Amino acid sequence: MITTWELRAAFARRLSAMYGAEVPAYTTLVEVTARINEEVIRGGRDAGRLGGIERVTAERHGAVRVGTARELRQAAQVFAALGMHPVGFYDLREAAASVPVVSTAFRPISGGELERNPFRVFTSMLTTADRRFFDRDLEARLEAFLGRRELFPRELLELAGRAERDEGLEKSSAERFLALAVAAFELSPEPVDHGWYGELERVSSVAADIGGVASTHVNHLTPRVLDIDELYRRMGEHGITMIDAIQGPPRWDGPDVLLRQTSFRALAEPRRFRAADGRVVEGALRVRFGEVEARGIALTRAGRALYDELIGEPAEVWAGRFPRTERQLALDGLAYFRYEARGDRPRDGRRPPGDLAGLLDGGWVAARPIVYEDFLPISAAGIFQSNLTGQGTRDTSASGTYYDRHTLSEVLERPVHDPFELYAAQRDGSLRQALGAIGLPKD
Ligand code: OOG
Ligand code: NI
Repeated sequence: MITTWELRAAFARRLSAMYGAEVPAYTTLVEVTARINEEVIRGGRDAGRLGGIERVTAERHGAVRVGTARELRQAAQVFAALGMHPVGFYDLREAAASVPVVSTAFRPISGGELERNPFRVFTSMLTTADRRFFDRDLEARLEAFLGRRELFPRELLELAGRAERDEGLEKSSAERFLALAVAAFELSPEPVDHGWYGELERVSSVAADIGGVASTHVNHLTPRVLDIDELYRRMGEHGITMIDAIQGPPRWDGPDVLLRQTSFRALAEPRRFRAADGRVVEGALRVRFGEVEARGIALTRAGRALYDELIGEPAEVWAGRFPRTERQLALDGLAYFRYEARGDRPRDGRRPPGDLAGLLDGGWVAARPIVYEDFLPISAAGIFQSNLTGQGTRDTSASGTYYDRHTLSEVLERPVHDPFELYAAQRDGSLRQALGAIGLPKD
């Protein structure tokens, strides 16, 4: 039996191999990332604090885009087989990039599963009924086009259903499932209908990327790096031009929090087009790109509110307003930590104090940061934006369709988890256990 997490790890590896074969700059990015990660760890910094080297080296996130609710449910079924569940709601229509999608991220949700392999996929669904982007006529033609295509073959969905139910698959079925799952996210060699693609591209290049072709594809795969400033510098030496900036807070000497990301622009890749007269002509599309990220500590709602206020400010402003130590982040309730009773405290006959500061300073409990496992609307918007060709067109007088985490749960027919609740549950569980171990009441 190949268990759920083994399927997930194998899927991430195979997807990475496929993407590397198709997008050589990605391979360069992964190699430079691996070298930097080794250097950082050899440099003696406590790199394991935000995830062991094995986890970080294997760690990736992907991004995929689908067209309809049905396709999103099917994607969810494939990811469920891999132990990846929908977490968080992102409305990229409202963000700066204003692209016609709403999104969630499929990822493992328990601490143990994340430690085994934290593979996650940011997944976006086209909002075809949103009148700001699509009028009634275009919506109807889009729905007809999307209704005819099949992103995930029936055999794949059946195997995925079985893998979810049985928490794994026997070897030969696992092999078949993985081959079909990776193939579903490969770039298709089918010619692209030139007129249809162009019509959607005038609305939004993301709409064309999703609804202008008969299949879906991974549009980037992102390794995790322990020093993103160094990576940014070094990619230039390898002849790969990155976007203008690293998205997220500036480099500073305080704790790493949430997410910092940067990317290189989509490369022109040869694609075949079908012209109006039926002839197939060679052309090119820029749809797949490369991205890299540094992950830090997950912030509480209060921490996130402060972060949102400070984003865009220089390091000096951060230094004045944002706690510079993990201890202070914990005491101010701004970030999530996992607490453990310390076994190395000498027995001096004292009783443990009732407050967190006393417990930490007195050596009773240790706090280890909980890594941020999710995404940020502003960097997601930035990633979309940096790869859009043209502004697209909007009817700002028309009304949008309403989505939030709950309506997306209904679309998916699966609960979309609230990321803050998942982090809080990890913290609370660990704290109860730690308090129990040192003989304090667990509240
Ligand atoms: C997804 C963009 C979001 C990130 O890292 O924030 C994302 C997309 O381009 O489809 O991957
Ligand atoms: Ni990304």
